[in-house]
Amino acid sequence: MATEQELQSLFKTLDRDQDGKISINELFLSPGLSAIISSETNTSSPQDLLARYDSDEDGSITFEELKEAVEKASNLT
Ligand SMILES: [Ca+2]
Ligand SMILES: [Ca+2]
Repeated sequence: MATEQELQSLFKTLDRDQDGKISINELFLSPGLSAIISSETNTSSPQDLLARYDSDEDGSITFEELKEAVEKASNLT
């Protein structure tokens, strides 16, 4: 379970180039944080997360997409 604030700080840490979205490479660069994201979104891997929640199919996850994924997994507190 995570609060929106915790998600936001996780998102910022993962977004290394600070372009406002998390690419699959950024997920692979931080395996520890990526594991937290997987558990909060009930996905098995970064590929799974992208396949299920990259709504606009641009190959990366925005904060909105991440938030929606966590909400759908009922893990947003
Ligand atoms: Ca980025
Ligand atoms: Ca996207």
